[in-house]
Amino acid sequence: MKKATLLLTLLSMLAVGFTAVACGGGEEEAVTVTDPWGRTSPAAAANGAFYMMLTNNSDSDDTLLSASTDACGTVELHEMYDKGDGVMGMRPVEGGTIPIPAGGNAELKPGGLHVMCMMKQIDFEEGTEIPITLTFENAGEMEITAVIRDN
Ligand SMILES: [Cu+2]
Repeated sequence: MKKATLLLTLLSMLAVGFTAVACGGGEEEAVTVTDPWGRTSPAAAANGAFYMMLTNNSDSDDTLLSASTDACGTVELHEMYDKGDGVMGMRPVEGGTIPIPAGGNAELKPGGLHVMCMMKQIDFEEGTEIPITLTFENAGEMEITAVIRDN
């Protein structure tokens, strides 16, 4: 009985392994992340933001569910919006996630969508490289490195 259970466990692990290989074997990743970056700011500044282009190469919609990094106490997905009278504010995106349409893009850029870094743990100096884990609904987890620069 125990042996059978163990064998089943091993078989299912193998199956998962093969699936991962099959998915990773394609010429193209389901989602590609281009030019992840953030703006320079001293550690004294409580918050920062990261920007990047997300491209969905697959033929099904995907969603950026979350981002995380040790460089920030809390990370949220935000958007800028017009509060009226030309005043811009920012808020968590609706539902807390960013959709990336099949074959399309989601652009995170200054003045728009961004990965919000709250309670910064480090200086964001020119050239600082910050590892970030992105979690997509379909594409799964992805490790990227954002580079800090002035613009
Ligand atoms: Cu924000």
